[in-house]
Order: sequence, then structure tokens, then C-alpha cells
Amino acid sequence: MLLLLLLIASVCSASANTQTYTDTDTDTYTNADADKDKDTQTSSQCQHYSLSNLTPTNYGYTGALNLVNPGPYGGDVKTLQLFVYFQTQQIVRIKIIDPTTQRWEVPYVNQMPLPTNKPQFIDYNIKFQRDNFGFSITRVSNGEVLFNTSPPADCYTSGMIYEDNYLEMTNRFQETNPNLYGLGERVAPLRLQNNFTYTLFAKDQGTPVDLNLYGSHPFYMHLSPSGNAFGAFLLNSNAMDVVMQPRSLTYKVIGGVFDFFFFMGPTPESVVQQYSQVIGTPYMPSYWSLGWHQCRWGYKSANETFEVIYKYAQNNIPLETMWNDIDYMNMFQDFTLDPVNFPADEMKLMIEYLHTNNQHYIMIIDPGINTDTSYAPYNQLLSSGGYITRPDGSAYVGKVWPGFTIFPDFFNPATTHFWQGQLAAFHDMVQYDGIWIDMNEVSSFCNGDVCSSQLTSDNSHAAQQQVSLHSFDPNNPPYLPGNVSLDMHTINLTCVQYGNMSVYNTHNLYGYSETMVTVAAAIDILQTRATVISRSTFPGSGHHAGHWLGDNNSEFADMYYSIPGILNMNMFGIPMVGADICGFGGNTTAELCARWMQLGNFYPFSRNHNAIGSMSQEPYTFNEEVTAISIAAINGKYTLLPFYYTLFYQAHALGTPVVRPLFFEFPNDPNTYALDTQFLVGTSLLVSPVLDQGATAVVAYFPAGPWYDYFNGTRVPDSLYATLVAPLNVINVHMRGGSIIPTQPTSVYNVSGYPITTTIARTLPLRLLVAIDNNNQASGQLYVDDGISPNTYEDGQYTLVNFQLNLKDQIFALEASIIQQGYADADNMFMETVTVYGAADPVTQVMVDGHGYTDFTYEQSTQVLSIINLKLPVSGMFVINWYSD
Ligand SMILES: *[C@@H]1O[C@H](CO)[C@@H](O)[C@H](O)[C@H]1NC(C)=O
Ligand SMILES: *[C@@H]1O[C@H](CO)[C@@H](O)[C@H](O)[C@H]1NC(C)=O
Ligand SMILES: *[C@@H]1O[C@H](CO)[C@@H](O)[C@H](O)[C@H]1NC(C)=O
Ligand SMILES: *[C@@H]1O[C@H](CO)[C@@H](O)[C@H](O)[C@H]1NC(C)=O
Ligand SMILES: *[C@@H]1O[C@H](CO)[C@@H](O)[C@H](O)[C@H]1NC(C)=O
Ligand SMILES: *[C@@H]1O[C@H](CO)[C@@H](O)[C@H](O)[C@H]1NC(C)=O
Ligand SMILES: *[C@@H]1O[C@H](CO)[C@@H](O)[C@H](O)[C@H]1NC(C)=O
Ligand SMILES: *[C@H]1O[C@H](CO)[C@@H](O)[C@H](O)[C@H]1NC(C)=O
Repeated sequence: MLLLLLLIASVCSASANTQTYTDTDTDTYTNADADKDKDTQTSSQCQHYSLSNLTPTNYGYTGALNLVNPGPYGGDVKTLQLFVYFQTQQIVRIKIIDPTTQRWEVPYVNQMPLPTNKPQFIDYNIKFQRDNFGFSITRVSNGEVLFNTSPPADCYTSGMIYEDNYLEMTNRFQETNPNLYGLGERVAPLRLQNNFTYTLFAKDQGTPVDLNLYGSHPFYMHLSPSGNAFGAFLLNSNAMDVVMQPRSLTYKVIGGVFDFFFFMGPTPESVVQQYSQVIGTPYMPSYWSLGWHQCRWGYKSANETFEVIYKYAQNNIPLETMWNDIDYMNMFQDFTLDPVNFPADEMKLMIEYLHTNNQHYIMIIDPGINTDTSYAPYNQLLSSGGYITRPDGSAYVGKVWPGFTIFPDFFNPATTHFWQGQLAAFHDMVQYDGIWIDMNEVSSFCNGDVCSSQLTSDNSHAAQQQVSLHSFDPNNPPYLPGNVSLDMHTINLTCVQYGNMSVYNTHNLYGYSETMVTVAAAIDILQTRATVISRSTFPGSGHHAGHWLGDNNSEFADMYYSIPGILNMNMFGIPMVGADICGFGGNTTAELCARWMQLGNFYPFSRNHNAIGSMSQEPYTFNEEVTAISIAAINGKYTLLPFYYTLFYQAHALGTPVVRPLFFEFPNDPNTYALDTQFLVGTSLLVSPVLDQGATAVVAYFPAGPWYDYFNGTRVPDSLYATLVAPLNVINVHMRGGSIIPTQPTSVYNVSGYPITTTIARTLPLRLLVAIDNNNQASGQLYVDDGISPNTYEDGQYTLVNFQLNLKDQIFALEASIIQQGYADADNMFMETVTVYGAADPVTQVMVDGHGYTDFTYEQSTQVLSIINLKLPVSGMFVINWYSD
């Protein structure tokens, strides 16, 4: 009877509170509406495809889409094939391809094999609108519509468009101004604007607010009014705009295919975990890479670099890793040393000195290979054939720091060999411990082929107006995301990569491909985990390497923006991330640097980095106060390393973020939805930094608690905003009731009087911090392994301990249970102190493994219990009881 049918894909569900879908259910677009407006709609502009032959398969559905009305730019695909894959209970993939002509699809990223069968239970319903094609995804448990591409009768939103160089799909929301997050990379507040166009296209530009930056992450999270989270990932590497309107979101993509993965959550954390199942969970970083890093552009010599290392020691400031920027190179050529200022023998001495003191060295490598014919790597890359070419097969020449360059094509196996060989040979000369890969958007100082010293801001926009369908210009396609020629600051998009792949399609994957090849080479050369930090990223980059947020300024505003920046990257599966501490461009101040040292030591990746020409900003350059604040901040990070490392294990094993926004843990508390001046480390620590110049207090929000001062256990009121005292030497951090975190309290010196490194820090006695919740419970974990060998988790060479606190018959019981015991050295790690926050009733008796224990203090005024002088091996079970008699 109805020409316009809503087809119901599935009715099964696992959850108890399910609402089984029946065909009497209606949606915002109802059968009745659709039927009534059938005629107008069929002829309407918003209809582009109709669905036929929808057929159930073992894994989901398949169907055919037939063109009805063409879209705006020509080349409409007449017949498309629709695939619906029920991947898991929470993940559904919807892919639409041209069955007759192979279009570009993203290689490597997708880690999820196609299903062969439907899962037994699914948390989603998929419905299709047959005429005026669209689909919608509904959450089974509460019926909320999560993603709805079916145009309504009034054509408020349009149907899908599928052309040679333009794809469009609009998702209509049920509510106005939904809470949306993601769509990076950019400098912007955490919560996305609902009236804005977000461009996704990797670009080297100095981090202007709201514009596209170094990486492309077509993933967003939607927190619906019910407090449930949903995620959508468009696996597509082409340039795109995502047009946000108060009730809709439109993808405008210039190539590839529609290949969506939808994540049902329902918690924000579970959405990120499900996303990581597709793109790969984060890599396990080396333990040392969580230590303190110092870098700058403008260390003029090995001696000057050495002097920084020396001054760190002199000022008793821990330094884990010394870095050099492009200054070390000979004429900015990769794999070379400036023979005058960075001679090999001095570099060798410096790095040996670092290694003797358990410190590390990392330097930058850029992708562009200088076309100097006397430069061996150029000749080697040329003869390997592994470079990016023009359409005619000749090497494409751009311009970067060393002058004219060709660009390795990291998709070419010949390049893998070339790159590995260069890195290995360079390692023979410079014994680096990690690699920093920059400029890989890929950046070129020419706009396409137009090389001049003066970059014009929009060189070929005018040309775009004249482009006809017959003279397709990949640099200025008919729909131009970001409204700026795509070859701006990069290579000509007509270029070609291995297997005849067009840079038009692969541009956003350059950094990702370089990352994969560099990480594989580093593991091979160093025979350890790789420590690689990349500027350009794509979904899946975090499976291999870390990231820093790029060039920004020494401004308080930039320090604030670093928080949404690191939170976004944690949502994108790249938890090893930080911003340039104290700011990159411009001159910092003692106050800003002190505040940034405090905040930055809560980033997962903590590095002070500075631009050439700016005033020095190593933590010892200001005054004694800033030095002392910096020492305290770095020691604070080192004290928390067992906790951070355990969070990284959880990220690696389970796909969870390391730092996260407050709404992740409090999705039903609207006060958290736009909160990005505070953040959580794991689920347990709330960091509330000062972000304003001159401020000595900070207004912080405390969601449902209890919350305790991390440093002294004082309980703060929850569910309200509080003004916290924050003189320059204080960063406010609070611990959430219900959590147990392992720490290794660290003081400045190691035994030999040299400032501490992570190598020493990880041998210190452990202290367990326990914060009791309103149900008298708490829980936490500790993961330990050797911190450096590849695949310790995969090989079971780790020890994992669960801690659980319960109250039974007025007696508290803190139990340690061993989940995995595969790291022999855990026998030599001891729990020495247990500190309990929120011990409301006076404690008079403590028992350790059933025996009375007297080494404890209980402070009634602060409700803090400290049990000291314990010697409980990390590899053993234990039970600690306490009570009042
Ligand atoms: C979007 O909305 C915000 C808040 O209402 C407003 O400040 C901003 O100017 C708007 N932006 C655009 C591009 O309309
Ligand atoms: C570095 O310092 C050493 C020792 O002071 C000196 O011999 C050497 O010439 C210096 N090198 C440079 C490049 O300044
Ligand atoms: C890009 O390369 C093509 C040839 O492949 C050329 O026609 C075009 O002019 C180049 N674009 C620019 C902006 O130089
Ligand atoms: C695109 O940029 C041009 C100028 O470069 C401007 O005239 C035009 O309005 C812009 N279009 C949009 C949609 O922003
Ligand atoms: C490479 O791809 C282009 C289209 O991008 C096509 O015109 C050309 O024929 C292909 N060349 C080869 C050798 O397959
Ligand atoms: C920053 O400081 C340097 C010296 O340390 C000075 O040369 C430069 O002019 C300063 N820049 C600004 C913008 O004040
Ligand atoms: C704990 O620290 C907070 C913040 O610095 C302070 O307000 C409070 O008085 C301290 N409590 C105790 C008991 O020292
Ligand atoms: C860095 O971000 C700030 C906003 O915090 C922006 O105003 C500034 O332009 C950016 N810096 C650069 C060098 O573009």
C-alpha cells in the first residue's frame, strides 16, 4: 500500500530494557507524512537515489541505489551498491560503493574484518527509506534516533549525492544544537559549534582558531539528551567539509566512498573503545617517553644543546629526553649533521653522556629529500624509485627547509627499504632513542607548483570559478572544502603515488604512511618499542605513534586551547599527546611558563618546545620560583607514572582514553558538556589549572563526588562550582571517590645526587592512594612490565594487579589480586604506603594479611588514614583491613 516504505532491518537485542521495534512505530519522518507528500517528494530536488532489491545477507543487508535526480557538479553514479554489515553488537558499518567502477578506498586503517555472520544481539535498528533514499539508525534500548539521512517530506535536508568528485550526506538530529565533539584537527573549544563549517584536510598552518590543521579525523561523538553517547566515523581520506547547522550535519566530500562505522556506546568511553576496534588501539609507549622532554628550535650547536642538559642537572631539574630541531642538520638535509656546529664526535659524546645518566635523545626528521645531486640520500631515493611523481612519472619537486626536495612515497615498498636504510645509517652516527617526524601534511613552501618566497594566501581561487567539468583540476575541485586551493602549502594534488594512487586521494594519509614506515624502522633499528611523535595524523595513527599539537604561541589563550586539543586526540585514539609547553612562537613569561609547566606535566606527553628567535624558556631561565615550580611539576608527573602507565596499558588493551573530558564520566550532568578548562586523568584525577594571566584563584566545577584534594586528602563539596585558591606554585588536582591509584612518590635526586629519571623513579617504593566513595568502595589497577620491550602485553610479559576496597560488617577490606603475573621484576617492587582519603570513622585497628599492624596514623580532622612501612611485593596478593573497635 505504501510506495514509501520504512524497512525494518532488525528486532533483536540483548539489553533488558529494550523496546522491540514494531512497524507501528513512527519516526520524525513518518510513513504517513511520507505517503502524503509522495508526489512532491519524488519530484523534489532533495531526492537523488531510490533503493531497490534490499536483501538480507549473512552479515546484514545489501541493496541497489538508483539515481533519480542528479547532484550539482556532474558525474553522478547511476547505480550504487549498499552494504550494511552488522559488525558487532555495538558497531554497524554502512558502505556505499560504485559496483562497476573502482573508486578510491582508504588502505591500512580498517582493522576490523568483515563479519561472516550477524551477531546474536545488536543494539541498533537500521531503517531504510526506499524512495528518496536514506537510512536511519536507532538505539534499541530507548528508541532514540542516532543518525538519520532520510530526507523529510519538506526537504529540510537533502538526500545523498554521489558523484565522481563530490559526495554529500546529511544527518538530521532530533534535538536542536546537539552536543557534538570531534572532527579534528583544529584549535577550537571542545564542544563543536552547531552553525559552522568544519574543514578536514591536513594542512601546515600556524594553528589559527577553527581552521583545519595537520591531521584529518572524520569522527564525531554525539551526546544525546538522554546522556547516551554515539559515534560516527567516516572512513574517507579525501578533503571534506562538515557543515554544522542547528539540526543537521552535512558531509561534503570530494572523493572516495561512503564507508561509515557507527558506534552505539552507550557511554562516551565505550564509543572511543568501539572506534579503537576499527582503527586499532593505541600503541604502548616506552616508559621513559612519559618523562620530561626539552626541545627548542634554535639550539645553535651541540655544545649549546649539551649546555642545556648540564644546566638542567645544575638546577636539579629532572630531564628525561633532550631533543634537537632542524638546527642539527647540514643545510637542513635529513640524515646529516652540521659539521661545524653539530660535529659527529660532539654529538656522540653528548648522547653517551645522556645514556650514561639514563637519559634519552630524539631529533627531528622531515620527509622532503633535498635535490642536491651530491647528497647521497637524494640519489638513493631517486634510484629506488620510491618518490612521489607527476602524472608523467617524473619526480615531483617541491620546496621545504633544505630548498628543493622530492618526497618519499611511503606507500612504496621501495621507500620502506630506503627510509629504513637511512634511519639505520644515521643511527650508526647519532644514537637516537626516538624519532620526531614533522612537516608531513605534506608541507611544501610552494603552493602546488608555484614557488616563490612570498606565499599568496589564495593563489588559484579565481581559477576555480572558471573550472568546467571537462577540465577537472584536483587542486580546485568544483566543490572546494575550506574554500582555499587544496595545494596551498603542499604539493600539487595531481601527483601520483605507488600503484597509481592520486595525491588527490592520499594527501591526508601522508603523515600516517610516514608514521607506519618510521615506526617499523625504529623498532627494527632500536630493538625496542618505537618512540615516534608525528605532526600529521589520520585515524589509526595512534596505533603506532604519538602527536604534539603543533606550532602555537606563548599566550594564555593557547595554553587553554591545549586542553581541548589533547582531549580531542584522546577521542581520536592518539592518547600520547601534548602541546608545546610554555608556548612555541613569541616570547613567554615567567608566569605563563610556570602555569604551563604545571598543566603540561599532566599531559600524557610533556615537552617544553620553543621557536627560533623567541626568548629562552627552559624552566631554569626565569627565577628560583619558576625553577622550583617546574621541579615540583615534573616530580608530580614522575610520582604519577605508575598510574599513567597503567592508563596507557588500558588504552592499549581496551582502547580507552588516557585523559578525558568531564562529560565522559558525567554524561547526565549538562554542566560538563562544554567544560574544557578542566579535565580528568583516567577516571580518577580532576585537573583544574589556572588559565588566566594574573589569576591566583580558579573557578572549578565538581560533578557528583566525593572529591578529595589529591595532595592532602581534604574533601571538597561536590556538584557545584568552587573557587579554589591557586597562587603561582599551586595547581589544583582532586581525586575522585571510588578510585585507587598507584604512585611512586619521587624526590628530586636519585642516590647519586643526579636529578631523577624515569629509570630510577620506577624502582622506588609504591604508594597506593585510596579515595572512598559514598558506597564505601574504591577500585583501581596497576600494570607493570619492563617498560621498553615490544609486545610485552601481547606476550603476557607483564604483571597486572587489581585493587578493590569494600566495607563488610564495619570492617574495610583492601584487597590486591593478581590478574596476570608475567613480569619477574614485579617481585622486587614493593608497596610501602597505603593512604586512604575519606576514612570518616576513626580507625583504631589495622590488619595486614590477618595480622595486627601498628604502623599507621589516622587524622580525624582530615579523615586521612596512612598505613606506612609496609613491604608488600607487587607480585603478591594482600588484604589490608581497618576498623574502629
Ligand atoms: C554561531 O553561534 C555562536 C553562538 O550562538 C555565535 O557566537 C557565532 O557567531 C555563530 N557563528 C556563526 C558562524 O554563525
Ligand atoms: C664545544 O665545546 C668544546 C669544549 O669547550 C670545544 O672544544 C668545541 O670547540 C666546542 N664546539 C663548538 C662547535 O663550539
Ligand atoms: C599541477 O600539476 C598539473 C600537471 O599535473 C599542472 O597542469 C598544474 O598547473 C599544476 N598546478 C599548479 C597550481 O601549478
Ligand atoms: C570563498 O572565498 C572567496 C574569496 O577567496 C569568497 O569570495 C567567497 O565568498 C568564499 N566562499 C565561501 C562559501 O566562503
Ligand atoms: C592512473 O590513473 C589515472 C586516473 O587517475 C588514469 O588516467 C591512468 O590511466 C592510470 N594509469 C595507469 C598506468 O594505470
Ligand atoms: C623576544 O625576545 C627576544 C630576545 O630574547 C627578542 O629578540 C625579541 O624581540 C622578542 N620578541 C618580541 C615579540 O618581543
Ligand atoms: C589541603 O590543600 C588545600 C588546597 O591547597 C587547602 O585549601 C587545604 O587547607 C589543605 N588542607 C590541609 C588539611 O592542609
Ligand atoms: C595559536 O592559537 C591562537 C589561539 O589560541 C591564535 O590566536 C593564534 O593565531 C595561533 N597562533 C598562530 C601562530 O597562528
